[in-house]
Amino acid sequence: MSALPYDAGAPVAPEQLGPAHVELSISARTLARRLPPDFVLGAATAAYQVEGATREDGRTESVWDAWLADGGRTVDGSDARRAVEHYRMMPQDVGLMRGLGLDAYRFSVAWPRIIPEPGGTVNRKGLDFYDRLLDELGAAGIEAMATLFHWDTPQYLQEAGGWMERDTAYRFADYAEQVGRVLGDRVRWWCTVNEPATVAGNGYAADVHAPAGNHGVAALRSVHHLLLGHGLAARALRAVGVAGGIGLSNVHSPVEPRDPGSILDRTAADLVDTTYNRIFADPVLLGDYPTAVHAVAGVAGLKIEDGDLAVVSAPLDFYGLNYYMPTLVAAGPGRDGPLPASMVLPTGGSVDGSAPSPLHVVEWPHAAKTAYGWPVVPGHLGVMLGRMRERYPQLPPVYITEGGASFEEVPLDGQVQDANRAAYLYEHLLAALDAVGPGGPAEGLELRGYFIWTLMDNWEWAAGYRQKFGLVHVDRDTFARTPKASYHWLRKVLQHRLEYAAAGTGAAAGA
Ligand code: IFM
Repeated sequence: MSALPYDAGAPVAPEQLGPAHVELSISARTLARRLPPDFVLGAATAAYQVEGATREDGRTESVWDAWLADGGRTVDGSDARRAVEHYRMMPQDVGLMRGLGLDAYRFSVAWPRIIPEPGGTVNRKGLDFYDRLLDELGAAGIEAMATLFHWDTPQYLQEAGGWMERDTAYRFADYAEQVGRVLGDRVRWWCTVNEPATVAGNGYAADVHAPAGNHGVAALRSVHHLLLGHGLAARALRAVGVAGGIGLSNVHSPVEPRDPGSILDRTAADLVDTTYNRIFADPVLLGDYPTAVHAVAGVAGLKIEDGDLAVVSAPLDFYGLNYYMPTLVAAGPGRDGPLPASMVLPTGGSVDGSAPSPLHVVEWPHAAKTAYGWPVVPGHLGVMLGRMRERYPQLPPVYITEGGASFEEVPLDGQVQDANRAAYLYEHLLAALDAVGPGGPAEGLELRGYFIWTLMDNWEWAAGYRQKFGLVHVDRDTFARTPKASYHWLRKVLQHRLEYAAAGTGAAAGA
């Protein structure tokens, strides 16, 4: 393993970071002036994407290990047995965060490390890793956001049906309780589940992700059990008296009709909005599913028991919103098929636009694209926030718990010049701040922070290691970490924010 380019425990001096930040310094000042001093700027990761060490210290298989062992399809044939070795290199990674000056770090806890076997016995060694992580973060002055479920369901639960079964929600709450008891004094925010939409859609309906479910409409059962799991876990965390606030992270994409004048396109867009956004947000924030869900509940075998929705919609301390891109939709079959080609092709799937389908996704016009092919449309983050504000009167304070972009990048002379990532972050942060500011579409929404996806290049599920989202480059052979230009730029932003706050020339407190 090669050494990091600097001493991970110490603050990083500019000369150790290289020259990449110079040309981006102007936009760094502009953004720094706009960031309220109490606005949380963080970075996010997920256990299975970074940790590796899948067999160490008593961890057992998750659905992803089983999926890969079973010939699961990643585009580059990779697996995550070592991922980016974060389990071993965690202190250095916290050193990178400290060097950057991050306010907060969002990580996830690996369920199969904590409760490795059926029966609920806690594996103390598994918890010890997160204990040490929290201590490192505390020593570095970085606040912690812990996600309890970022897709790594224990395989023994999957063998009993996984999230298609109601019992998994209760097992999840048991696990949450155990984690809360040990880590509850040092975690500032708890995210129960991350992106139930992706788990239910890719994992249980469309067979793109582990556990390779192909249940079609019956996958609605997994939706309900994931949300019930959220509610039960939130209740368990409160019962053990955790100090931090509790929320969940839903991924949102604002959906637009290709032709706003066409009732068919508007209906198609409404359907996608319902299945992608509202099914996951309405029960949590309004206490009920959209009517369409009740209409198909019988066919789907979905049973919503008395009291479930009260558990799911218990008030939250914050709402986590992941935003990457908007979606444009038209009625009828079409070239891209009912799912965005940009989500299917890079994960090794195929798109059959000729198959009968009531709607299809249309390429977003005139937008730059990420390596995934996702359109870069910062203004629609503002649109999304505006729609949340309008639809959900009880919306608690919001954190954008993920946002970022993958780009094709090759290090040149030891540097990754990802000015495009810095520009992406700059534009999205400004769009969000504008949206919640005076006269913005989400004026009055309490936006408290933004977590960049992601700290370092990692294992992007079925897309393997090809989609690089990190502020930090990771060498695939040596695991050496090298901060990219976007890291240097963000470091400047955070430094300038401190200077402006000290001089009294920064943005007013309170987003
Ligand atoms: O890498 C994923 C993450 O695990 C969940 N949200 C989207 C990211 C980028 O695809």
